Amino acid sequence: MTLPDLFFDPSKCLIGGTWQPALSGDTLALTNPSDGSPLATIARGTKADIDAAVAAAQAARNSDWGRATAVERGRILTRIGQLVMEHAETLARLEAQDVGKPLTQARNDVTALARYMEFYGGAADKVHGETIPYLEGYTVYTLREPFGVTGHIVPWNYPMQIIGRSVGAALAMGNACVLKPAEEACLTALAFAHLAQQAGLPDGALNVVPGLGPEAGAALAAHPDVNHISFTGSVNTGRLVQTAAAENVVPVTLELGGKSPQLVFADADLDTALPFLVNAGIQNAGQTCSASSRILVERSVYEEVKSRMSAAYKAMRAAPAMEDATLGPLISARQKDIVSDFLTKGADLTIAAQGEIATHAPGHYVPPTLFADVPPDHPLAQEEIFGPVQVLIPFDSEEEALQIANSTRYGLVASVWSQNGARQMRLAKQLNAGQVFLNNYGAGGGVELPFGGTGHSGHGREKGFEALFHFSQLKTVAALHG
Ligand code: TXE
Repeated sequence: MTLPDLFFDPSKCLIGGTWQPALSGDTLALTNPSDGSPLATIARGTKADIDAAVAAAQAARNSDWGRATAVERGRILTRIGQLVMEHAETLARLEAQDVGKPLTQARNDVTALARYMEFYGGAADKVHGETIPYLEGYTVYTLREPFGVTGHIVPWNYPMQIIGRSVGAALAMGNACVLKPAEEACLTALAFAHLAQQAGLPDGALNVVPGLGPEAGAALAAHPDVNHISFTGSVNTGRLVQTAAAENVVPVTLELGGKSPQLVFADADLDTALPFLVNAGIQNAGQTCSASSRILVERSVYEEVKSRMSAAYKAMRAAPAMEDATLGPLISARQKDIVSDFLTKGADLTIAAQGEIATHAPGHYVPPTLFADVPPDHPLAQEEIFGPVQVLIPFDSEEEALQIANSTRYGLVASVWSQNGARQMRLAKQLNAGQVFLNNYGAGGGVELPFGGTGHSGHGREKGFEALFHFSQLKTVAALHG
């Protein structure tokens, strides 16, 4: 499988507006998860490159980018969004082949990236402080200011979407960014940075250093001149990042995984619910932080939901990304091992249905698998699998459904399928989750919707207008003028 013609050299880092190899000269190989073929050579950035990138970001804050008005920042972001759409098909093909996601899903990610640029471009000049009534003789007001240099450690599952939501909001507020994309998939991060340059983003406002997590990622998290870190990834790595940042008393936004439930009550509109129940678990081969891996069903409709979901599973095909089937491969041999271990742990459970691996390509495929009658405390019902695996759990009452839903250490997303308005409102309050969806799941992933977790799903919020407050800090000014 060949890449589309690249309009950039993937083996370079972007530091202070200059594309350069890693200072060590070392590189890493990217492979295509759909068939294991070599895809590209990328730079293996290390601490030295991160140091240079942070210095370049600081310099940008003290020059053109630091002086740019909110209106100017907004215009540049809007132009980046336009360029993203002009290169939409190339970006989608890059993402599909780098991540292994079906082309249609990659195209949706491109649209989301452009929307983030449009949204944060439009919002840049709409964030402001306020005046506060105070003692006689005082005028008190607040200013919203950038942190300075923001670090962005991004995973491989949705590179474009995660860059859009975190880098977009950080730039809108005037921060200068250092981006460390994932070593498994970083082509669209590099492509995005090229487009940002073309759109007129000043040198150093966005720096990109590909490399390994424990090398480049750890150096960024521990850097004393980084003023804010945004991390999306695993709980264990999130803990390391937060610990490293704590040494420098640097605030961290953590967007970690989940075990997100959908609660299906007997009065649900099952025709509407069915595609959401399944797609929310299978999209991107289940490698989605907000994947819905637990389906809780009221016992009187349990058999019907099980049989309809099983039919959907039996029709699923896992195939190379460019064949645009229901799902592609997993990102890596390591991720396939993680998911295969969970399937082994489920050997004592009932498999309701499995889909087909419809290729002989040597990629990292696992069959999409639906387990039935899973005890709520089973590892498959408690731990993030990050693969195309869902578990069905029956319940007998609203109280029991709530108790099961809230029984994991995570709290990212939950959804309620019911026509009962009072129940919807009760559960929306009681469910442990950063977002609750009523009679839908994900609300189309809109860029306008604040997003983040509770518990081990992390803290802080990205997306929507709310993210602009998380990528800026408030200064209070109090003047005594008699
Ligand atoms: O994640 P890591 P991995 C979960 C999912 C998956 C598991 C492992 O359950 O099975 O994590 O995936 C960088 N200091 N999610 O190993 O390690 C790394 O280079 C600083 C959920 O890929 O968290 C990459 O850029 N950075 C998830 C990013 O962290 C480090 C998305 C994510 O890698 C680092 C991905 C270190 N010591 C995985 N070590 C979600 N919430 O969407 C690694 N990194």
